[in-house]
Amino acid sequence: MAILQELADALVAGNANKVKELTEKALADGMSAGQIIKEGLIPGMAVVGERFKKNEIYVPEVLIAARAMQAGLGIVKPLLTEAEAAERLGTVCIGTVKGDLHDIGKNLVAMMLEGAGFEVIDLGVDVAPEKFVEAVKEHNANYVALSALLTTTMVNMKETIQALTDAGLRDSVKVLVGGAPVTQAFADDIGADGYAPDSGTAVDVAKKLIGAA
Ligand code: B1M
Repeated sequence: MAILQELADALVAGNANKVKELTEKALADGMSAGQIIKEGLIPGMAVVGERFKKNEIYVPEVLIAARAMQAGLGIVKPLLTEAEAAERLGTVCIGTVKGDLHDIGKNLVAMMLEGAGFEVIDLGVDVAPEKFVEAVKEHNANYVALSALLTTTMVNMKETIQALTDAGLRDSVKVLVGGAPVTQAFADDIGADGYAPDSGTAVDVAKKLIGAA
């Protein structure tokens, strides 16, 4: 539908006002919240993710596009029916690990996952392993996404995985890790399910982990 393509294009251009206006128009035209997310906002954010991955655009452009996405999502999210909400790809509890205050990369990953159709619970920075455990229980999450920017805090990813295991939750969640000092070898070593070097790839990896890609 032309209006949904226009919506996706406005998101890619980072035009929050246009996204808001087109989202309201699509609703007034009788489209459902789920359709607007699936056929307008998500495809737009997918283009942004791809361009970011290929270094065609950089962090500021992604943040501007994400703000535009939020402008649309804020309108339609409360209108999702139960069935539409259940169609979302899964619930992710994301946070920067204990002792670490860096959140720019984590925020990008959170926005990309939300833009791809995941329900994202952002726990913020300096998140203790117990807090991840509580959040997984509270939100019945399918994923835990851990970010670390310091070599001194990467170890807390392992602590978090151990806390999930101790709480009997390890088999019910997939753990995705990333951040500048993190590597695939480190992820394998600590028993994470997935590693992504950037926020665009994080979406691909998260989808693969549940067989949706
Ligand atoms: Co800090 N800092 N910092 N810092 N900081 C680094 C990380 C550092 C490399 C700088 C340096 O020395 N060259 C260095 C770490 C050295 C190391 O451990 N190897 C460092 C240090 C040492 C420190 C302090 C200890 C400094 C001090 O106080 N002496 C201190 C620690 C505070 C703490 O956390 N306890 C500190 C503080 C800070 C600020 C608060 C000033 C600020 C953070 C502000 C904020 O985040 N709100 C800051 C910043 C900005 C940086 C640099 C300059 C930039 C980080 C950033 O935001 N990059 C950084 C140097 C650098 O990277 N050039 C540095 C942009 C962002 C988009 O990239 O976060 O890597 P990034 O995210 C990427 C990927 O890594 C990936 O996707 C993103 C892109 O798509 N990714 C994931 C991230 N998380 C992911 C999760 C995933 C998947 C992918 O799955 C779940």
